[in-house]
Amino acid sequence: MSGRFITFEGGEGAGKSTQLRRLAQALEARGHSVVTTREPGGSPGAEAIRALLVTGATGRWDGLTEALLHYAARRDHLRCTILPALETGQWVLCDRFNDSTIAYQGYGHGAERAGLDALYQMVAGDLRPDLTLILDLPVDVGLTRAGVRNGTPDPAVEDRYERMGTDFHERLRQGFRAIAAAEPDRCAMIDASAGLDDVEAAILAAVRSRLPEA
Ligand code: T5A
Repeated sequence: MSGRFITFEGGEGAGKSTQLRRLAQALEARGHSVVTTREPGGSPGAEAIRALLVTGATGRWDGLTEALLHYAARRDHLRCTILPALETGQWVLCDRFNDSTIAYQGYGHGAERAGLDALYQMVAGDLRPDLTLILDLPVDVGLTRAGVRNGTPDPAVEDRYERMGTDFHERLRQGFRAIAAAEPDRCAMIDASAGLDDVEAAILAAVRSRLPEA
């Protein structure tokens, strides 16, 4: 596979989508062909599963059920979008990937790590991101940026995870930090509490030092 696979991870409102767009522009300006995508979603089948995950009551699934839905969506996303793009030499920038399952369903909801790893192996085999950018910031700052709403869920609003409570979000922040510490060759921690341009500069520096061909 000749393309490069970069994933963006972190808590709610960390700025992943904003910075993913900026990195895509920077890579395209250097002549790379870039595919931007997201999870859950990124292919028609996975987008259909996404609707089940990001709307409705916070307790509608337990951690393992959620994980199974995320892995079903990931399988379709890999087959239909990510692998074809990598095989044709494109750079794939993905807004969330497997580390979100480890953090949210594992650290957040208590799903067993060994089971999550086995499911990942089943859907993705040996594929790993070339680089994972973990955008880290205090939970309250991220939730404020994400514009968290309280009260009765609106079925049209994709805020099911944002409504899960501060303790949940603190657990997954610690989860992302643990993932970065365990895999320093793959993961770069980015201070996402800085301004937009400073975060972009930190991301570009991390990408250029880890993937010099960028
Ligand atoms: N999920 C996902 C799981 O539980 N398990 C999984 O396996 C996977 C793949 C997806 C949900 O699914 C969960 C996690 C998620 O809760 P989503 O809508 O895609 O839902 O949620 P997020 O990815 O969290 O999207 P957000 O929009 O909330 O966060 P982003 O993308 O990190 O933030 P962004 O770029 O949209 O920015 C949010 C706001 O902050 C501002 C932006 O302008 C924007 O208004 N902002 C900044 N403001 C000041 N300074 C900065 N540096 C800023 N950066 C951004």
